[in-house]
Amino acid sequence: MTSYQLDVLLTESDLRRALQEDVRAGFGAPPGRRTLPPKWFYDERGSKLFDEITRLPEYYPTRCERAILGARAGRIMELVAPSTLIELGSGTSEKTRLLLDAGRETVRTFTPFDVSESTLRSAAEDLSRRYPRLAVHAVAGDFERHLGHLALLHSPGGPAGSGQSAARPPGPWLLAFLGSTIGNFEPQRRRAFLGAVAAALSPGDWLLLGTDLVKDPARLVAAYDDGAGVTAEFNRNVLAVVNRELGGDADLDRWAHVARWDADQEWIEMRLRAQGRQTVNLFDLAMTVRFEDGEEVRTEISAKFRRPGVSAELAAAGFELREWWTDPAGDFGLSLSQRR
Ligand code: AVJ
Repeated sequence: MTSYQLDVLLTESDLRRALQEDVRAGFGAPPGRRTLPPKWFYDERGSKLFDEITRLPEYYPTRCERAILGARAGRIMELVAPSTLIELGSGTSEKTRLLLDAGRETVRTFTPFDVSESTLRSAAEDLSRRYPRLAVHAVAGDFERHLGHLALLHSPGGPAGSGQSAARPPGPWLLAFLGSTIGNFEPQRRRAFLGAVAAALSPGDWLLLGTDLVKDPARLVAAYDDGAGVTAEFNRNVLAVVNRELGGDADLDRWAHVARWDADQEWIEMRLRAQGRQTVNLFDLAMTVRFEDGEEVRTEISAKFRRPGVSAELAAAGFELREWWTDPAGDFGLSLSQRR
């Protein structure tokens, strides 16, 4: 028998409404400035494709971060000795098991936080079987909107806002945000997000942040435009999501995958480029969008970082950088910082 607690702050219909708003705004923009946010890549097929991406020879970030965690998890858990581990954008929590294994002595509660309720259910099921003494308290929510909910973590079973929150167990919290998912935010949203993370934590709590690092542009572009074409499929899949969820008729075969390094912003941009002049109808939005041949829609930014920038952004949000690790080649950075 396995059990876990799951708080649902975001239902399927909330997600549908959010997608509608994003597509209305993103496709409603003037030609050349159209966008679709990257969070809509991850339906069942998109999550599978991303999983495949993480195993591609060109896509180094996942392997590098796993290597760093493998080497440093013991040191991290010894230094922090957290009572509670929280993971934002947790997905399957596969890499996080390295932290849970190293933290068996101190960690009592694990809180995976993700938008996908179904992903959380299978992850929570699996984790509570693997770690029978761990309290798994999952949260289905949007980590840009719902971090305030973390304040209610220690009100077991108590209705939200009942004021019956049990005392927080001794020991700090460790909040992990891995995979360089923070790279999906532009600088201003990064600042807001890190500020909200700081606000959700207490002085003395810790943040473990994964950041992909600036490197040779040819390697960066290859990581987002692999030879097997998996990333191209992943990119086009966002149109399949739009078609299915909003009654759309986008022809996926008429959109080309583009990955480009922006040297000024130091980020990778993924775009979809219209192959031929075309129209996309979105029945559920009563919307028709015309695209010129060659017109591009931006689907993702993936910012790349340098240590001084990471340290400065953390400091501005109220964190002090305590440890900084990279893989031997210096491709990926993992920082451990403490809330002042
Ligand atoms: C999951 C956002 C970290 O930006 O590298 C992989 C997503 N996009 N290949 C990244 C992604 C194309 C990934 N993140």
